[in-house]
Amino acid sequence: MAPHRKKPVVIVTRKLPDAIETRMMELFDAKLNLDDHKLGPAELIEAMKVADVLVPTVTDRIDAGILSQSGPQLKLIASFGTGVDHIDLKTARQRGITVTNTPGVLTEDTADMTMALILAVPRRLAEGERLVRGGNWHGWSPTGMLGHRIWGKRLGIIGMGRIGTAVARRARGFGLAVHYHNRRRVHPDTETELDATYWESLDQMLARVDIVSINCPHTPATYHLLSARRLKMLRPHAFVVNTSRGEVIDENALARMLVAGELAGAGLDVFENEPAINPKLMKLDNVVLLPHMGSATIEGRMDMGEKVIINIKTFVDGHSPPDRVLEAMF
Ligand code: 8YV
Repeated sequence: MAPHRKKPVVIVTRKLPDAIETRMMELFDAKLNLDDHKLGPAELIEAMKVADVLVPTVTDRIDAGILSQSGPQLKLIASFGTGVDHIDLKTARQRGITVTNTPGVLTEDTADMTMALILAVPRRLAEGERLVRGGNWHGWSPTGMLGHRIWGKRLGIIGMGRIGTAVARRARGFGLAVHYHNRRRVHPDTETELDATYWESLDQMLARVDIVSINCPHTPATYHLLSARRLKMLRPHAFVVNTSRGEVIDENALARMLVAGELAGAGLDVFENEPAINPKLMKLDNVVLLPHMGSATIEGRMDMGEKVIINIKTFVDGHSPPDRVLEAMF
């Protein structure tokens, strides 16, 4: 029989799918959050003091202040999610804490939601639904609920990683011409497959596209990448879609321009100060607002949970976990 080894204390900050929690209870000394409340700062610090492994989500801000109070036993932060902008990676590294995430398993779901917004905003889907539900639809008319055709328009993808590429594949099927801006040009075979046009200059791309989709991570380099100055480069008939992170767009500037009619509409699944929503956006009919649900499928959440478990298991068994996050990646 293998020598008895103490199970690692794994603190999970939010409620995860039952099957994932059950497996975690079998494998680890897991502490679960049964009522799914968002941990307050004091609770988070308490967790950092006792956990060997912390499993946070996007709703936990693991900044330098919080990290500085972690106990010496905390060696792994196995985040449940792909984005890691809620974790101060540099401070974690300095404290000898490994960070992992769950890349790859959210790609198709997030790309689907992006495509849904690319369709929903120009075709006024949410507005039409509100009309029917509000009892204000009085029958078909030739000029009723006219939106804009997306077939034949130009889509500008900002961030041609896994999700951006998956959006591009879908967009091709809807007759959109794919344009993109990325830190690096993608492989020529991918460009050929997607018939994609690369723009080294984001400014130049913005001035030419009809729909913009944000698919890059939020990092210090992408904070307010769509600044007030850049938003002004878009033409007034352009639509903006964001399923990445609210911080990539200057949300105030976006709201101001939408109110002024300087942009045609926006589809937003993410916001700068979630769950707070800019009141200006709330009043607009040409804006579709979603509650950060781009990756919210039961299949996706299970895959994410399994990735978290594999990362923890590999780490506690003394190996480098498969989804180790390095600062240079972001
Ligand atoms: C996740 C996300 O649901 O993975 C991400 O980066 O934005 C979401 O889709 C969330 O982060 C879970 O922590």
